[in-house]
Amino acid sequence: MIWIILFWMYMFPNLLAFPNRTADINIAALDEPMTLVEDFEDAAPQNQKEQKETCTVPCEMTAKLMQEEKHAWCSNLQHAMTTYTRSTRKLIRDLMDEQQKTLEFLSNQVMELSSKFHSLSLDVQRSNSEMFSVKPMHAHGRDCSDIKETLQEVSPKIPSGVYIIQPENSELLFEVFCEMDYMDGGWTVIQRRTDGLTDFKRAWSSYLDGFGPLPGEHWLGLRKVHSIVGQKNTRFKLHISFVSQDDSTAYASYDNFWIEDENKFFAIHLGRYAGSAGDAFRGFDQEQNQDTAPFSTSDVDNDGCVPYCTFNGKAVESCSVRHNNTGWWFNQCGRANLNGSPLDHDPSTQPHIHWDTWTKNGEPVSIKSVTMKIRRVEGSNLK
Ligand SMILES: [Ca+2]
Repeated sequence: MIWIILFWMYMFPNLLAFPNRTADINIAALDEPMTLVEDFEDAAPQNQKEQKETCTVPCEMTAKLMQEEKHAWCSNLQHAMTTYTRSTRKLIRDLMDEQQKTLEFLSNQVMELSSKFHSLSLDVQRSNSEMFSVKPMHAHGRDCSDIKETLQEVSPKIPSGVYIIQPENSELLFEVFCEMDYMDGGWTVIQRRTDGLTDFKRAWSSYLDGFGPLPGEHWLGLRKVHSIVGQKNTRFKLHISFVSQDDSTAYASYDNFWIEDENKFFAIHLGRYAGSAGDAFRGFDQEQNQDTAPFSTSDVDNDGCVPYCTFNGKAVESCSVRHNNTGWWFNQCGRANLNGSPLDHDPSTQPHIHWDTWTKNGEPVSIKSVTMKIRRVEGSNLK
């Protein structure tokens, strides 16, 4: 037995020394914490360094990536903005095109309606003319006042319409429109402006002999008017009735009205004024007073602008030209011209009907229609 033990001891001496070695190991293990701490203290900056080293490279890359991403974003944004701008421009252009088309369409519609209105107005005027003038009354007289006096003896109701007259001591025999209903009747119409269908842009010869259909818009003619008011032992009253664009009415009357002969260019003479529209013939100052002014047209200039008048800094040689080539008793143009166009409503331009003393809110009223008529106040029973 002993031999066996000795043999084992000889063969495996390490087995017998194992506990000591374990102790050695344990002792070494006891020493290890010190070493680990030291290692740890040394290792910390090492880790940081490693961390720095591992951060530096990704940061640059991240920055680069971010830069690229930023560029991509900018590029995308720029592209989006360009696309948006283009599409907006196109949208605006399309809208403008659309509006232009709509405007053209509406403009055509207005033109068409205007043309239809004109055509209908002509029909109305024609039917009025047919109603009144195809069969002019065959009652003769010196003027409408005279006809009324004659006819009222046989008929209580005398119709308005076209009558034939021959003023006393005149060789002229002509038709006139007599208003037999308005203010006791007996009125001879010498001018009517209602719808702008008759062209009043005329030369001296037209204003001399007259123009336009008598039941509609017309100018009786200076020679005819002179022959009526020039009758002996007579005195005529002038009555002007107005209707504004908003359908209000006004009038101006003069208790005496006559015009001189052709040699004096039919200079107008007016008596006392009465009415609601103001005395525009005399206007606001003596320089533009049209009472006693001779008649002017675009080709016969008696307008008192010699060589020219100045309005708003603009030189005006011809009042007739300034007033759309119409004829009138201009005096340095003045404040009245009833031969303008009722279709022109713009008060800043001159072609419209002028009666500047008829005002509303300090501005001349826009006039739609006007009629000038005369009636005897002496030389008959009418007072
Ligand atoms: Ca002149």
